[in-house]
Amino acid sequence: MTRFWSRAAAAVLALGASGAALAGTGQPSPWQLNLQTPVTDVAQRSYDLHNVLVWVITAISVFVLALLVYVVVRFNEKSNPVPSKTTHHTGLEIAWTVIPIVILAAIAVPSFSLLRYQVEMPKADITVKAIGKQWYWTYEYPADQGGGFGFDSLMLSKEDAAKAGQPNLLAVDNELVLPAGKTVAIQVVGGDVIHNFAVPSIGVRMDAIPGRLNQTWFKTNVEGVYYGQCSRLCGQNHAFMPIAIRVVSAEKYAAWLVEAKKKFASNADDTVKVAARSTTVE
Ligand SMILES: [Cu+2]
Repeated sequence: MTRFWSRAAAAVLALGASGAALAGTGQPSPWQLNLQTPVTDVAQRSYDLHNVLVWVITAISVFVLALLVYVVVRFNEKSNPVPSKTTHHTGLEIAWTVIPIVILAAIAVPSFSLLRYQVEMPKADITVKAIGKQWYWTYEYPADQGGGFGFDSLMLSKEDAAKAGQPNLLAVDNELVLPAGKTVAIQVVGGDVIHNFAVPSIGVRMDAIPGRLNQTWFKTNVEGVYYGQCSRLCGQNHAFMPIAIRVVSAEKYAAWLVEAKKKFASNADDTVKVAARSTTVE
């Protein structure tokens, strides 16, 4: 327990020193407070709105707590032996209806504008498809963009992740490699049940529903590896189908495409076969 409190104190001190110190980029960090470091506009705007809302919530909670304390102290049986018989107060009732409405309306304005920014797809430079399956992801790169291949992305075992120097439960064998500085459209669909494609640092969270093609997008100039997880309870191994997006320079991406095309060339047939098989089952 002492260890807990000393760690907590260290966390608070570190937070005081630098607000972002405890937030991991692309992955959570021990004793993290707040969200993961945002690397896209959408994630940054979500982060900022979240921070504003925390202050709004705190102010409301403190105000309500102060009212409660005041009532307990001022109107308990001892200090107020003869209670007032007042049952209605028009002015007060209007105030406690109108003030919350104003607060909610004020929150709705930035909230809806962010939602619109997230939902409205800009023209995409690159499109990839992410298919959620029990319990891994399949990624497909369209042929007209130098791709024409697909591959499965499975979680690494604890030993393999340690060997690769990557985080346990987040590292995968085949990462979703994408270029920095380009608008990437991600088509998201479920291969069997409902999954969810969610990566905190890039601000993406989209349901993968069988038979329905959802779309989301991101653009970042920051190269790095951004981890995410399936975020819709999808069955026994729901917790073990992580997402890893590696954002690299345009040159590295072009080189990777050439290599991946060779490496995953034989997969093209497999993908078709698997799809055909699942159609027959249905
Ligand atoms: Cu899932």
